[in-house]
Formats: sequence, structure tokens, C-alpha cells
Amino acid sequence: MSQSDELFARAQKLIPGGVNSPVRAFQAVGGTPRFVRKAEGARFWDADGEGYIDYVGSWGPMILGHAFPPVVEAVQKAAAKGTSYGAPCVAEVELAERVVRLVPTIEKVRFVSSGTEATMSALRLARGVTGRRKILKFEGCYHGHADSLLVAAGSGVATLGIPGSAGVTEGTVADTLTAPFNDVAAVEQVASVHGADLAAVIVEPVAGNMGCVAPREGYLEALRRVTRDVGALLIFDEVMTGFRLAPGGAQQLYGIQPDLTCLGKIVGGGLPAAAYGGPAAIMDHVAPLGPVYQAGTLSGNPLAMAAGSALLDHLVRPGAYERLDALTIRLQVGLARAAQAAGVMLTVNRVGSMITPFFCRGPVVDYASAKTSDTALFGRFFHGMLKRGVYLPPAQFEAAFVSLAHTEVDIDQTVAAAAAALQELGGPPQRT
Ligand code: KE4
Repeated sequence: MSQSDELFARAQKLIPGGVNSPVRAFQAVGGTPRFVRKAEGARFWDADGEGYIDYVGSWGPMILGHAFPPVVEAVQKAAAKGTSYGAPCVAEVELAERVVRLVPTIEKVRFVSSGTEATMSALRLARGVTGRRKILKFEGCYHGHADSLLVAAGSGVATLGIPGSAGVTEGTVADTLTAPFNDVAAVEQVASVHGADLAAVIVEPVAGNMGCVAPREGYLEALRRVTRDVGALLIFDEVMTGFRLAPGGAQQLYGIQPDLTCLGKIVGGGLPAAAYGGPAAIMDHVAPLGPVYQAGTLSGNPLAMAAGSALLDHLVRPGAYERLDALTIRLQVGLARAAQAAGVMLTVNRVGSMITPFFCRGPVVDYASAKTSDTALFGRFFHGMLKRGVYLPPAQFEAAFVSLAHTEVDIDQTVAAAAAALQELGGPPQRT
């Protein structure tokens, strides 16, 4: 029995599923989750001392690698001055100044403690500002676990809210519409029927939570056009893409100006912090200035603020994003070649340093096409990589992340492991 096995058995007696977030439990791939003892740079070591090249990176924050020294130092210094005040502090202002400078559509920003809080608050703000009730999200996009966003994917072009989790009532999702991602006609249809009561459209501008799926050419522009036409707010959920795809996130990469932006993950340097922001004309509706209430004991936590500022100061440097792209392209090409050599159907989607190998013919352009993936084969591939010291997201419908701590040697090691793991998969059904 491994240390992780023992820890997992212990954890399962105390914590539902033995984890504090479901995806960590390995249910999509089977086996025992690896309990992390230490992480540094592009790697972590589990409780048994096994080392892995890490492509989860805490699901996005570790874009400079784990235990990045300036971030660690900033947190240590901040902690020595107290861990939380429940009162304003300079670190909040300093991170807010960085966010506003890097994301020009954000004139004012409110820090919260999770991406869920950020999207939940942004939607409440949109409803408060517009006086409207309906919100539209897209199938396969995930925006955290606020009730109104936990809706099941619909079957039709647009579906009125169907609870996507036990405990979510029909009432709380009655005003949540869903439509397929990357389908302009579906959005136009929603606008034609519900436009007058549509408060907001919320989207992952590059989807990460169905696996990495890029917006089709013109799709984001269409969302901008349709929302402007009907007077709904366009909310970019950049919890994952913010500071990941460009200093100004996906909105900079694609040249789209949303009304509100949600940020998370990288913005807190791996500590619990997230944010939502936009024009002052909208943000000034938030308490204590305006009637839209939102609050948080640990919002603007000084340690998280210090970590976020330290990370951004070292991330946003000349050449950083070009290097992230180059490393991830190297991985994408290597995986595709390895799959071809092994005769395994693989579609490797990539945007910037977000990447997902889908075990299907492709193209993967939305949730329906993502779901054609052979998830059992993904699970076998996951374990084939794990035993060769490569840690991928333990689920097919997730994005993997490359960091600036990864090197060409790491990428080439990963590709070599993939070549061996893919060869092992064999089996006639998957051969091209
Ligand atoms: P949190 O509440 O988990 O901080 O953020 C929710 C969220 C909001 N928006 C987007 C685009 C997100 O990707 C997330 C969270 N992402 C998942 C990864 N697929 C977090 C991992 C997990 O749930 O454990």
C-alpha cells in the first residue's frame, strides 16, 4: 500500500470523497489520487517521493511554476505582518493597480476569494444594473458552483435552466438559459426570444472546462454584437484565461471588449483570490457605493494580494508569452506525431499555453464534439503517463497548462512518455 493509498483511505473517512474538490478524486480516470508532499518549478513529488512533470499547475495559477521564489518571498514577508486584517491595506491597492493597467476594460475591480464568487457577483451585478432576470451560459463552460450556474446542458438550440446538481432548485435556474458554445445562430435565437429580459451572457472566451476549445472565427465578435444589440452585458469569465493567454487575457488576444471580466487563479498567485471588474459606470453599482450587495471576510487578503502582484510582476515581461506558446506548440506537435505513429486517434487542441488531447477524430469545437472522445482511453493514457512521471489533468474534459518553469527537456520527456503510453493503448477500435 502506497503512502497516497494510506492517506486517501484516511482522507475518505474525514472529507467527502477524500478530496476538497471533486476532480481531484481521480473518479474520471480511476486509481488513487497522488497526495502532494512538495511542488517546485514544473514538478511535484507525491507522498511516496515519486516526482512528476506537472501539467495541472493547480488548474492554472502556477504559470511561473510552483514555489516561484519571488512569490514565496512576498507571501513570507506579508505573513510576518499579519495574515488578514478585515480592513483595507496597501497590497489590495497595489494589485488593483496592476489589474487595471493590464486589463484596460477594467476601470474598477473588486477582489473576492474564488472564481465562483467572482462570476456569481458579476451576474448579480449584471442583473442589478440592467434590472433584467435572464442569463445565458454555454454548454461545457464552467463558471464555478454558484446555484444559478449549475445547470444541465440542454438538448435544443437553447434550453431553459435544468438543475445540474442535487440541491439546485428549479427556481434558482429558471432564469438561466443554456446554448451550445461556438453557435452564433443559437445566441441570435436566444436574443430574439429573450433579448428584452437578458441581463448577461457569460462565456469562457476560450473554453477550458470542456477541455481546451477555441472560439470559432467571429464568434466572440458575434457575442459582443448580439449583447450590445439587446442591451445585455457581456461577461468574460477569464478566471482561467486571464493573464494566461496574454497580459490582458483572451480579450486582448481576440480584441473584444466585454462589459465585465472575471479573474481568478493567476491573479492570486495560487492563494485564494479572484476578482471581477469593468467600467466604473457599472462597478459603482456595487456596495457600498451602489445597491448591489457583495462582501467577503477574506476579500483582498494581504497574502494573496502580495502573491498576485509578485507573480504578475515576473510574468508580464518581454518574451514570456512567446515562450509559453513555443513550449506548448512543441508539446502539441509532439503529442500529435506520437499518436500518428501509434495509430491512435488524437485531436490536440491548443490556445496559448492551454492544451487538451482529445481521444477522438475531431475537430473539437464544442461540448457535443468533445463528448465524442473515448474517455476510457483517456483514462488509460492518463495512467500510462502517470507511471512515466507525467501528471495530466485527471479528466478528459479539462485543460492542461504549460508554465514558464517547463523546459524543452521537460516537453521532450513528456512526448517520449506519450509515445510509449500511446503505443501501449493498442486495440483495433482506436486505430486510425
Ligand atoms: P473556483 O471557484 O474553483 O476558484 O473557480 C471557478 C471557475 C470559474 N471559471 C472558470 C473558467 C474556471 O475554470 C473555474 C474553476 N476551474 C476548475 C478547473 N476546471 C477548478 C478545478 C476544481 O474545480 O477543482
